[in-house]
Amino acid sequence: MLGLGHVGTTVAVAFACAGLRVHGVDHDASRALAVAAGRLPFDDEEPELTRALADAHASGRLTASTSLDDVRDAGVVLVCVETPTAPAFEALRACCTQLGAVLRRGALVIVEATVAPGTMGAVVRPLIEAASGYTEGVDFLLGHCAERVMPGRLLANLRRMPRVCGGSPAATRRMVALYRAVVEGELDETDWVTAELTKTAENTHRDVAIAFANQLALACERAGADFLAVRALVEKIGDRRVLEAGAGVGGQCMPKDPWLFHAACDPSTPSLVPAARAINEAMPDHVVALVEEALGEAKVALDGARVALLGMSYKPGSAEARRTPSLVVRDRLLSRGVEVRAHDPCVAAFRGDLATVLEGADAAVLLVAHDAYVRLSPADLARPLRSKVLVDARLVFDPAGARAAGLVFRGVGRGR
Ligand code: SAJ
Repeated sequence: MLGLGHVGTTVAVAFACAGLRVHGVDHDASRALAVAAGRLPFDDEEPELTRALADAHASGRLTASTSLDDVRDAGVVLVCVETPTAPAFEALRACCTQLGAVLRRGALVIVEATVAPGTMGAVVRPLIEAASGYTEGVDFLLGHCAERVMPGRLLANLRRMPRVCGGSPAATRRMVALYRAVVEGELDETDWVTAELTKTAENTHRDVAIAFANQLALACERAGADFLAVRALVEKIGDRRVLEAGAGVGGQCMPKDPWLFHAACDPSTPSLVPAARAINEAMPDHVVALVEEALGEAKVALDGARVALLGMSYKPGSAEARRTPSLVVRDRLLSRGVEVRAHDPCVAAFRGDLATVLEGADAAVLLVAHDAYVRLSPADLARPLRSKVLVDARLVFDPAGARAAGLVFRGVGRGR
């Protein structure tokens, strides 16, 4: 296993718990040491994975180090390194070259990292062949099986989600036999490009659909309509489904994968990706504008106001707080002289007493629809607030109910 991040650690643990001997390698010594000691190399709340890692470590089937030399005799090598937006893939390229130098003849190499369509054939295969002197399909087999894990449900998702095994028939046969040890979901065999396109397309499709929901929400605000009312009427047409408008799109997959898909499209033809990404990435600024507008109605200037942000993770129920719209909202408000208080029931850094966070704040801004917030009534929110302002970025509260509770209300998609 090359790479001991969220994906690599989860996959390593799953195979070790299935009875295989697994050695994980990461150039980050702290990650390798954590896994070698039976501890998660990241501080997310993953109770099932934490227990399984401890079991795998106790069994002696899971070890870890920083040296690729330790995988010389591996029959299967899984590559789970980060693949950022730009298709340059420096980490993946370095990994392929270093792996090629130690790869055992007859081994199966599987890239689980999400890559731009075409990368397996144009980048991964030639780099491994050049570094090993081997020929793919003769001296080693090469496959692509993009991860489908999700923070907060890492192990459950790996076991449950269907997977696409891309490669030559010889490679996909071995991949299916391997993954059957840990995956309960369907295993489909196809070629590299189809597998690459499937993974990047599934998230691009979702990002574009979210962007449409956000654009509809902005149109509703501008026209004086309610997003939920319009959506309900649109969805009366059987095959129409509009996703949730909100404060933006966060997480490790959605902001990145559309650009990998875009990289495979003909640059001389129009693409949905830039527009969809621009719409979604502009939503945090729109939320800040709603906060400023609502505070203005309450005769409170943004500069010097005290604002409570409710929800810092990237989605409800998740402890994942990297690359989230909430962090953008927080930073924008701080740059405008706002005293920001942040709360999140799932993120350790932002846990604490909600009442204390709300007490004396001029405004409450709901950014993530965690159950703890959805259960609150407008009156619960109005009581501790100094200037009685509520901005709802996730379609949680009823505008009329909020105003009846004495709140100055603004909401994404909630036209007046
Ligand atoms: N979001 C919206 N509106 C929506 C849905 C999501 O604004 O209608 C936002 C969320 O708040 C979050 C971001 O988008 O900030 C991503 O949310 P997500 O539900 O797409 O969650 P992810 O990033 O964990 O997406 C994963 C993906 N699965 C994998 O990559 C294996 C995605 O393909 C799945 O569709 C999604 O989970 C899922 O269905 O839960």
